[in-house]
Amino acid sequence: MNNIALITGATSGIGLATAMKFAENDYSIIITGRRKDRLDSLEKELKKEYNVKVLSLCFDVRSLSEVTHNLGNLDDEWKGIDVLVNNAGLAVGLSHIQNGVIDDWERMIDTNIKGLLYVTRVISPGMAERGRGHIINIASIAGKEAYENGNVYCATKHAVDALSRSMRIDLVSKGVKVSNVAPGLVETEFSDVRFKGDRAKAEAPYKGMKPLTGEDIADVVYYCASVPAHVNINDVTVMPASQATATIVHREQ
Ligand code: NDP
Ligand code: 8X3
Repeated sequence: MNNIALITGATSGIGLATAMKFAENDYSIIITGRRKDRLDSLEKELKKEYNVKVLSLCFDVRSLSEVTHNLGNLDDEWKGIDVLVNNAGLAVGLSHIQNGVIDDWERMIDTNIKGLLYVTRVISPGMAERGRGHIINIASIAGKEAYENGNVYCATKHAVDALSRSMRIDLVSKGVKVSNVAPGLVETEFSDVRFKGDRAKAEAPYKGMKPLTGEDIADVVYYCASVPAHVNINDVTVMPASQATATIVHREQ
């Protein structure tokens, strides 16, 4: 039987590339997201391109009942998840704390922290019972540093970073690995979401530099999952070569 990978937020960017990478390596794949049309076309593509089994589940990670309904009663064929990639997440808005939009804050906290926790709470008991499994959390350079206007997004990614460390402690005796992958600038739909569809603002972070791609991060995630059983990659920070910190980026004029 093939190994099984569950990737949240597989309808675009890092999650989509990660689903492709695991499928290329013969995993059966569970893909999730809120956009059903995207899930349907990705399912078709994965099956056609890699001839693997695919289960697509359309739900919002912010809803505990949707998470439980979709992931809590998987068929026997899909229950034995080997790798969980907690990727679904977003930044919404970019403003000083005193001007913050409360609804943006709620969306980031509910998705990036609570959504990740809900999925983990449903999937990790099975891994612990089976005495094997691997949880790979997609954090961010925003979980390593704070930057101007990043406040709540940075806080959510610092929370992911802390959860990765804490989960590793809780699960170490159960044979379950936990890895934290913290990317810098990756060109996906992330910036469109952050700037609420304002294209000019969304493109600005990538001007004059070569950002990472979803595929670059997928390679790192797959590497974490493919090291020998006695090895764990605890934490990887991956940056474009032209980015030194969250805010220092070398740009060609
Ligand atoms: P994208 O916007 O391209 O992808 C985000 C994915 O998350 C989509 O598949 C989206 O699916 C899913 N998602 C968002 N909210 C929800 C929700 N409430 N329920 C279910 N799924 C949801 O961005 P990226 O690929 O760049 O982002 C992936 C992860 O990487 C995020 O956690 C992000 O914080 C992190 N990251 C991104 C960086 C970057 O520069 N791009 C850098 C560092 C970290 P749908 O809309 O269909 O629900
Ligand atoms: C996304 C990268 O630098 O916009 O997590 O916070 S950054």
